[in-house]
Amino acid sequence: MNTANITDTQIEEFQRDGAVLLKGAFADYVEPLRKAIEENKANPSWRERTYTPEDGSAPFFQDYCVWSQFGGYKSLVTESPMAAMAARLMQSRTARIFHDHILVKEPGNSIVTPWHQDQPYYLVEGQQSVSFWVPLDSVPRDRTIEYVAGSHHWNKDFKPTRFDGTALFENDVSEEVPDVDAKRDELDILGWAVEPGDAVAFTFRTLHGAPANASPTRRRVISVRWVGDDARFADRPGKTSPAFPDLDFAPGQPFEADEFPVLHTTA
Ligand SMILES: O=C(O)CCC(=O)C(=O)O
Repeated sequence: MNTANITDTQIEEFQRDGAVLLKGAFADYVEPLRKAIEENKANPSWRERTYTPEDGSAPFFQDYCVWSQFGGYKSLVTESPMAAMAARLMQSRTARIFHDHILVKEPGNSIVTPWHQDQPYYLVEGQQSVSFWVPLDSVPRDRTIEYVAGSHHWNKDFKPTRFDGTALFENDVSEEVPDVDAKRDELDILGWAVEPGDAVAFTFRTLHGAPANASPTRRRVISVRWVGDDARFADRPGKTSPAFPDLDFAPGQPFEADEFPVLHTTA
């Protein structure tokens, strides 16, 4: 694949289904990214959230907003064609980095990533958004991330919960995420076996979830999130995830801050 290009068909798929596979998109970045993960695990940020399952299985390491702190992450965000690809997929003139999310399910980790949308967790909103889920290990179809095709068009923002099931916002009365697993036959569930350096691009409103890692291999992933021209600060009833406690902003204002630079503008 010519990594600088996103085809019209891929844009159509992304816009229609809310998720599209980009085979081999970041294959050249895998080794520096793997190195960055080890550096990051040794030097986690204050946002780190590692789940250690009570059943004694291996941990699920997560960190956020660290792309500028580790060389391997930084080169993916600033030197790869990801920003230009984000603008194309979002059909936006600009692509602004929002944040990165590092997810390492160690071999045997029993934590299932529950079905959720990303949008309700965030201090940004808009229609133009994309995350690139980039695996650094081979992940077969039966334990890869999955998406409900078209769910970004449902016009719903479901209640955000942490991956351990606790509510993100107190007294949140918004609609619960539907029981996707119970409705698998009625829904169009997308998922692809992936290789290191592939990417799945999906919108912040696409429902997605991922199985535990009942395998003898690691499942290392960096998920990098972008917003487009229509991004605005959102009004949320509590601390978002990730949180930006030092940021001063007014809901509804254009989403502009030093933490979120524009990294691509279409000529
Ligand atoms: O990799 C996973 O387990 C979940 C990833 C995810 O939810 C995301 O990238 O938004």
